[in-house]
Amino acid sequence: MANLKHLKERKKTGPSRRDVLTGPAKLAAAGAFVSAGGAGGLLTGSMLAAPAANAAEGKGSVGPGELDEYYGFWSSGQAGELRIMGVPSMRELMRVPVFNRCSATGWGQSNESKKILTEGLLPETKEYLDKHGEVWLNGDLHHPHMSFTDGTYDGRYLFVNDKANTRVARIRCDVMKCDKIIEIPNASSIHGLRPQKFPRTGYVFANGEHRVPIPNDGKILDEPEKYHAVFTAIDGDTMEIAWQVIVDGNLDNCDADYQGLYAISTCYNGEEGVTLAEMTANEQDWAVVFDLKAIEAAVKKGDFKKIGGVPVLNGQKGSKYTRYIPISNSPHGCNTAPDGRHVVINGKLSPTVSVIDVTKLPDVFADKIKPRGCIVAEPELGLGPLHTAFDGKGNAYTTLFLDSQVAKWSIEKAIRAFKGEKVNPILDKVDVHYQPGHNHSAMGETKEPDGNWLVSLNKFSKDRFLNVGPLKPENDQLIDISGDKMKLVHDGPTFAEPHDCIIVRADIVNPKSVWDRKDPIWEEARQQAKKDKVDLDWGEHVIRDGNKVRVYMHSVAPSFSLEKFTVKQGNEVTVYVTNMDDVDDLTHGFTLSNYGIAIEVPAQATASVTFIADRPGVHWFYCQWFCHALHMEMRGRMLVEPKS
Ligand code: CUK
Ligand code: CUA
Repeated sequence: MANLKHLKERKKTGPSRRDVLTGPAKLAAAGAFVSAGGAGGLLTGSMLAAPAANAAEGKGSVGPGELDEYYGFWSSGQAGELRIMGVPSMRELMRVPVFNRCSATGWGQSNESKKILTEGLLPETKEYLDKHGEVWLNGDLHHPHMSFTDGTYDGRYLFVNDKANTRVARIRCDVMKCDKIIEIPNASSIHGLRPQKFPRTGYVFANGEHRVPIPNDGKILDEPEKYHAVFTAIDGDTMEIAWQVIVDGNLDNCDADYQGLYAISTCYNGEEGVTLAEMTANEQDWAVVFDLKAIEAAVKKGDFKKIGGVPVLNGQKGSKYTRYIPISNSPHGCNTAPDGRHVVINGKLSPTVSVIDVTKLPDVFADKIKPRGCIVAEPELGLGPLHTAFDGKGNAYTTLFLDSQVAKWSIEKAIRAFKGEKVNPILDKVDVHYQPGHNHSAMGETKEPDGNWLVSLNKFSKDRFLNVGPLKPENDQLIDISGDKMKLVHDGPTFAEPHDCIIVRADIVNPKSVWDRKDPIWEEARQQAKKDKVDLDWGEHVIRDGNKVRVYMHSVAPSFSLEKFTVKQGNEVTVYVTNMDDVDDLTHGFTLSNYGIAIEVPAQATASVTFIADRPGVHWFYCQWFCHALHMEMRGRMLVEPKS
């Protein structure tokens, strides 16, 4: 057993890996570091990279060692995680587990992640999961969006939806880890999700897609006319439900305005059918507009029903809180333009997109004009318009799912054409491969779009890559939109199934490189250490508390402070590991052999895991993140004494 405190100073002053890897001028320092046997010890001779190539070869290429101009935040659909990309290189930089189980990081297994995965669930869900000893480790994450201040990204949080299990999660941008997951009551499947843009987030709007009985307790079953879909406003700061509004139809996608007055959702299945034929029978569905001020006033006045513990308002047709704007059959995407005025509703089954002018919405709510009176353009773009992105020059870029194209069109020309002028709003079309869903431009959902890059997230790659079997990757394509003509510059295979992404200027996102020891994520470990009167930071303690054993250890490359610990068969064991290395990119892990356990312990963080030590014998634990030349030796033993 070794307290590794004496190693602390060297770790603090050591160069970062990036310092070691780039720039020959730094090699001398690196050499010293290598001979000291520190974290850099593994970076010998040939592993030291040549200086970064500075000249990028053509647009969109980012040379070795060069950094991207943008962060891309990608969803992953049924994979349940968030992915961080570099744009324009389209390099995958990181995966952030959210609704999934991650073998590398221990998300879904560590006590800290399990707490986040379970504490925000509804009581009936908790009861159901506890009864079956389960934790939900699947999700269907479609829509990642960053928090806003004054109409642009503010780098605080990312919010994501889970269509599979009706949840919304928040990711802290300072550490790029999920810190809150809540289940939405009264809803079934959260699909569309957008943060309020102005004055700030504020609300996170979440569309309950499927219609179900409220409450859904089995009293109503095969009576679809009694089902409802519900729109939810979540307080993004507290992750509590602010209010809900019941609507007609199925809620699909949504967006907010730049005034802080309205949110808008697309609805399909205005027929309120339950079969495909019923759901697509009518020629028209609608977009529903929510009057945020009227809703807030009603909540204040108590003009709501409390259902499932939250205020629920009736926003069905005829309600003063909503207006229904007829749109051709089954509209899908809903995208507010950076001009702060126009919202594009994408037709899906109709070849058109409908442009709403938000300045006309007060008149719609005052019944001075018909709901359709707020539509100021409806250009026919091609087959299967799903989602629209924007540049800063008044142009829109709409994906055409069936045509496998992106159409570039002018909002202003579309408005003139709608008034009867003979003008073609379509400026350009480019083939994408194949069947695009969402697309997104750099900063395009903010009031400061950059107008240089567009990413088209294509559902099928077919022949674009080496055949990897029946299950093929998708193809995320990068398009240069800086000129008049769109230019396809890169194919990027992705695994299941990024629906949506955002592209954020790099200077807005400033994550830390090491954790702050005061971070609240391991607060329970901190409290437990206090109760046990042990040092969480530099601990090397085994606390026996009846059948429970708590093991506290720290790590400094390349060792754990406990070389062994002994428990009795059947003990409930909690292992707390604190990584006291204070250098960036120095993650350790704790993998316990043949117990199915592995957790990540990044620099200056504490992580813990609890299990029943029911297998007698010698069980090695080891560090599974390559951290040092002596990484293989970074291990110890758990000795489990058999029950006599
Ligand atoms: S939805 Cu996937 S292509 Cu879930 Cu944003 Cu349109
Ligand atoms: Cu610590 Cu590998």
